Amino acid sequence: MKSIGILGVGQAGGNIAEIAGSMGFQTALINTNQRDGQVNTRVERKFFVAGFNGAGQNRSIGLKAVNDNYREIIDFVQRSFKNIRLLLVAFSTDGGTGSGMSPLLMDLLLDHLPGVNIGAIAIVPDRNVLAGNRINAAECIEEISRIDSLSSVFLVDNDQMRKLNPQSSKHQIYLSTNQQVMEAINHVLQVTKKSSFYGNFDETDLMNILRTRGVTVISSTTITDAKTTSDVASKIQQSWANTVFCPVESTGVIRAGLIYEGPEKMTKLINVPAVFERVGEPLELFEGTYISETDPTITTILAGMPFPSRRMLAIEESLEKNKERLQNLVKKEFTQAYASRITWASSLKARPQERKPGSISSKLSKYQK
Ligand SMILES: Nc1nc2c(ncn2[C@@H]2O[C@H](COP(=O)(O)OP(=O)(O)OP(=O)(O)O)[C@@H](O)[C@H]2O)c(=O)[nH]1
Ligand SMILES: [Mg+2]
Repeated sequence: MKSIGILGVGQAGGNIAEIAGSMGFQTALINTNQRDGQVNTRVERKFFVAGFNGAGQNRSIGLKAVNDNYREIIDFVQRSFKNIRLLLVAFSTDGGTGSGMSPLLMDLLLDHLPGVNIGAIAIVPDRNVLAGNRINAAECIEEISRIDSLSSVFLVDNDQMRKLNPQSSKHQIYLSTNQQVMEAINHVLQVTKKSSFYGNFDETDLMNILRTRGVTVISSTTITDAKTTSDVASKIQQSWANTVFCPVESTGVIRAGLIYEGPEKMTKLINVPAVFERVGEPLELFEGTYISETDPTITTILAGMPFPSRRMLAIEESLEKNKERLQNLVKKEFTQAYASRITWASSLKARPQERKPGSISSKLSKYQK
């Protein structure tokens, strides 16, 4: 049984839970719209909030769904997961249901799932989304960042896959993004089941890293062609910019994991200070070395990082630039009216004839010759 559970909220969250279910994670989903959630057939348990029919990108509807039903929802989550150490709540930050429900829900779950760490898989929208979605994302991420005692926040960046495959459809990008997120999490969890003569990375190590408050990134890279320690360090550093998560921007990693899988001869090229030169040495590092004849691969987990301000600026700056135009759009909604130039023409329209009552004798005399 896996020790991490995945709870999807809203459509995107349900899609991530769907993939997690196919990998053997315990899963559940919550939605305000039954039709969205029904398609996720691999998710074991589902809760549809009664009396709602989607949130229509309105975060306050998502928030109301939790406010009005938190007892049933908490009870549903408690019943859905057994013997997990970490629950990751997955949702998009720019819709209404997942974005509106998840911050409050995670905050409540922290008090109602004793012994279980709570973290987030929060999807950051790509560059093509419009103002309404950007506002949602910024509000949601600010709320998440303020939750005390929250464990790892994985910020999934929909722009990362779009950059690599600009020709792909939205659907393909979502699907491969979801797949890669869950593969990354599944991979580090699988490693904890392996054993090694050279240094194990066990489940307690993984949980020590993942329960760190702040932003977490998992990345893997092969180092087949590396000849020097600096080749290896730069390969790893490049991988931090090329994952499915928001690229690593700044210093301040608190806890980290470094897992090597491959032939023994490459292990001597791994130099910890060189690897962490750019982001600063973490407080604690948990290492694992697994000798095999596969391609030499290094997986790193960086936890406790600050929220990525450069990435958030990309979301917020188009709103700042269009501030006046957007404010005018909203004002116009309530004041706009159309003035016709031809109101005078209304009198031309056909009217039923008026029938004036006349006397018989006057009609008779009208035809008298
Ligand atoms: N990575 C990824 N992103 C998705 C997926 N589906 C939707 N998105 C993103 O999520 C946003 C839409 O949010 P949804 O999850 O559909 O919204 P919701 O939580 O269901 O809320 P409402 O539909 O407003 O009730 C899109 O703009 C995308 O950014 C998915 O399967 N994977
Ligand atoms: Mg939806």
